[in-house]
Amino acid sequence: MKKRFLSTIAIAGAAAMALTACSSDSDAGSSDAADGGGGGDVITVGFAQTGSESGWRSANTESMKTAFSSENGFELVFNAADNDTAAQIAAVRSFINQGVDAIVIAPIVEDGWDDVLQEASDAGIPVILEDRTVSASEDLYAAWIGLDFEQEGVTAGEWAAAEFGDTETNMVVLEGTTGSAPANDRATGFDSAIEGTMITKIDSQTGDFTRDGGKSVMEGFIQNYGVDGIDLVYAHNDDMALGAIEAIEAAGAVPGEDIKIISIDAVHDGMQALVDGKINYIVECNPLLGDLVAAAVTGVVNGEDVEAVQYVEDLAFDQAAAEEALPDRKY
Ligand code: GYE
Repeated sequence: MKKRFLSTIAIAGAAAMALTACSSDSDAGSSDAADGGGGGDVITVGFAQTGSESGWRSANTESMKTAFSSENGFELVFNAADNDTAAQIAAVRSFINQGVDAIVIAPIVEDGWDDVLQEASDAGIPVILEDRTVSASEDLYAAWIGLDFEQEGVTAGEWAAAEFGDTETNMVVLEGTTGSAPANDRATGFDSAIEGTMITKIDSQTGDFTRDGGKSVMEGFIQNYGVDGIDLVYAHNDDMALGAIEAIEAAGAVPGEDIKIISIDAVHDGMQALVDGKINYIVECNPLLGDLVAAAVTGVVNGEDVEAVQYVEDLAFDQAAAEEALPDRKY
């Protein structure tokens, strides 16, 4: 299967780091956090979350908190950085200073992680990435668990190409957070899939993965091109699509009809808008990663072999599929 592989180097590194972590925990002695307060095998985990920008993020945070519960043998130190990269790096440094057993990061952006990851490695604390990726060397983290963002973009783009590729179509794009892996990869995937079609990207700006961001960027697009000058919106997540719907309706047009909308995530509100005909197609991005991440953390801390790259599969929905799926959706 595509891109599903074991990196022996990363695993060897992870095992080594886990061993160092154990010995430094017992050295530290005084660190309650590292010893789980004397409660035996409690694993203390610092989790640096991006923030709370979207419905996807809320579901991801909940999944992580449930998986890293005290009943499951964890002590979770949670930080949400409000989409501020400097604050997120500071949170990771604070986890290192606290001497946690492992650090989990959902990195806001891809770049800028080399130094702090090196510091974690020097301190013997293994790092597991969830959700987004980084550009730093794979040797600096034990595992990554997330989604194939480029494939999500391709799936969205292929649907757009099939539906609108033979007609002149003016498309605007609501990008995710600038520099984030999903914004980069969803753009690349989509662009490759619509190459050679009659779809023209007339504008593309970031709405930061938020509903307000999507709304205000869409208002700007409508001001510049008019509702008649825009045929299609590609939103890098549902929340921005939902914001765009508000802007389109406020301008007196009908979302899903006058202006078609494609988005990514398939969170509950997005799926409801698809069922209501206001969004036309959604590619799923599964936020329920907590159990897989917790299993990876446990494995790494115990010095076991852990799959270094773990992709979770995504579905895609048109209106009929959304109607069928919505009653059983978990997020
Ligand atoms: O699509 C978006 C969230 O990184 C996959 O971040 C995640 C993205 C998700 O804010 O809604």
